[in-house]
Amino acid sequence: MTELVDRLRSQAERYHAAHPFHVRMNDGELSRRQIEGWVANRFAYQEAIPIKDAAILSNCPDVAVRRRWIRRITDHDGVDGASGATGKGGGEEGGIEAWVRLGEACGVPREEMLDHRHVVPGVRFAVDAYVTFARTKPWVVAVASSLTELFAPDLMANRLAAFEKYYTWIDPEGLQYFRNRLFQAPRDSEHALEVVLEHCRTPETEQLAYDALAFKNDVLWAMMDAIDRAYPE
Ligand code: AHQ
Repeated sequence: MTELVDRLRSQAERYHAAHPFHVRMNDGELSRRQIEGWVANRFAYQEAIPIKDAAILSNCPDVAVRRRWIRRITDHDGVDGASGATGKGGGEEGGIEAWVRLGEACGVPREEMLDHRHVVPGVRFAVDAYVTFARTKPWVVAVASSLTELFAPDLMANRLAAFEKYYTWIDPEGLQYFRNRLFQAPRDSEHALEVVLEHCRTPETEQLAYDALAFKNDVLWAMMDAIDRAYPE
């Protein structure tokens, strides 16, 4: 059991926190245009997360797992009646709206976030590959691909500190998305790891879980390569 956890955690070294673009971001070296390009491109990923999670739900026969997994969808979509990108009135607006607010705080108008005009092909294809993976692989394998979030809390904390320290032209209100992930990511990855350890008990299924995490690290890294190339120093 712990051997699988150790193997999965060894994937941390391939996590996109180590991508040169993220390293420069957290060292305060990015230009305003690079930050704007990153936030506009990452929006395509954020919008796809609830679609990906709904695909996993649609393939998952386990009610107890669905009861917890469905929270990921409202975390991003918000709840009916919410304000912002997809709602109108009051209520919890969700991570997609919070990411639009991050874009506006960075200087990208709402319309330019929503219409994906800045999204480059490499980001679009990586995001599509992730959604297709979740739709077509066994649901536990798709759950395993979300385990990059085991490595997210450190990145989120370092990123939040970097934005507050170096990118002071961004209204701190716009950083709420990152603050929300500080508690949502550990909660989500704890559940995903529980599911994977419960269902991946043979060498074959352990390898499928490991390969799913490696695939997702490639998805995230490919997105950063495309953004880095589109917004060179
Ligand atoms: O904001 C992120 C998010 O909502 C998710 C969901 C999760 C998944 O289901 O694959 N992964 C993920 C990630 C988010 N933010 C990324 C970042 O660097 O801001 C990290 C990413 C992940 O670690 O997979």
